[in-house]
Amino acid sequence: MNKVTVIGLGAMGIALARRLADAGLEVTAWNRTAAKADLVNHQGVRLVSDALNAVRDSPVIVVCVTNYDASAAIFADERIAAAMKGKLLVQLSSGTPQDARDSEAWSNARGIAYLDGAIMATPVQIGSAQAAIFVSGQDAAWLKAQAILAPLAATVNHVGAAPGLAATIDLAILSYLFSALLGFYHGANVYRAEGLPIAAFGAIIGQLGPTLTQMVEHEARTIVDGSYDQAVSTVRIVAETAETLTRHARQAGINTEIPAFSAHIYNKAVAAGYGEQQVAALFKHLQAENS
Ligand code: FVH
Repeated sequence: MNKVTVIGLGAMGIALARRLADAGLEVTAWNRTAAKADLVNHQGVRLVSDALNAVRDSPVIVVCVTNYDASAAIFADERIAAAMKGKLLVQLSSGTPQDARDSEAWSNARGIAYLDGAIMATPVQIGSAQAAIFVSGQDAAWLKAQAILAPLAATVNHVGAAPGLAATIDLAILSYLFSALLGFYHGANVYRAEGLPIAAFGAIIGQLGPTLTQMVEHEARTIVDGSYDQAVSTVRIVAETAETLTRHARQAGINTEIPAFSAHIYNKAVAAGYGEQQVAALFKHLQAENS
């Protein structure tokens, strides 16, 4: 089990291949565009020119491409699927829980063991103490993959046998991160507009990390306990503050879309009757498709 094939050499695939080679594994790698594959240029990574030879080379195949459609396009060649029979496919591309379930069913129907994974790290974080990977799939697949995945992240967590679990966790975290990033970029423009250095904004967000995390954890507890009526920050007051952010953006001549969008949602929740409840009531408001 010291041989692994990496399919897909984008920014993430390259980081995976290099790290696995550094950890002493024999790595075979393939990328659709050969010119990009050459960028790997790393001791211990053997580049091959077609996917069939790539999957033939190792008992474990790690795929990390744009999405599951891209992965399916690669494995649509039945010779490749046949060459993977009896091997383990570890899917590290981003997708939905349904993508993961379909992918496991496709693999198992062809005698291929399957593990679905979600990488919580950027390429430069691969192999570091900050990197985390969530995987889901049958215990037997996890046992086979464990040693291969270990060098990639300080935390490699098998979250359960149902294949869609890792993708579920991934999507929920990404929803949080992407919205937080939009807020961060607007906040950086607030700093710029008022003549403050953006580096200082990055630093203060870092310093406030534990405080902000505590706030998010409080919201989670409120949802779990259903204690919306014990409000310390009401939906109404957050809606008011989102309006203040929008008013500031107009005054400063910067884009109003992020605060206006946020005010729009909070105001709708107030109109729906959640105004005096804890801000976590947004969870209830957002449950319905067209709330
Ligand atoms: N980069 C990141 O920060 C994130 C961190 C969390 C996890 N994601 C996910 O990882 C998947 C790959 O992301 P990436 O950053 O490596 O993406 P790119 O650099 O754009 O490389 C994409 C690779 O996919 C190949 N590819 C796309 N379509 C096909 C296809 N039809 N057939 C074969 N290969 C395909 C592409 O090949 P090429 O264009 O170079 O020929 C690249 O190797 C992704 O799911 C992230 O969400 C990364």
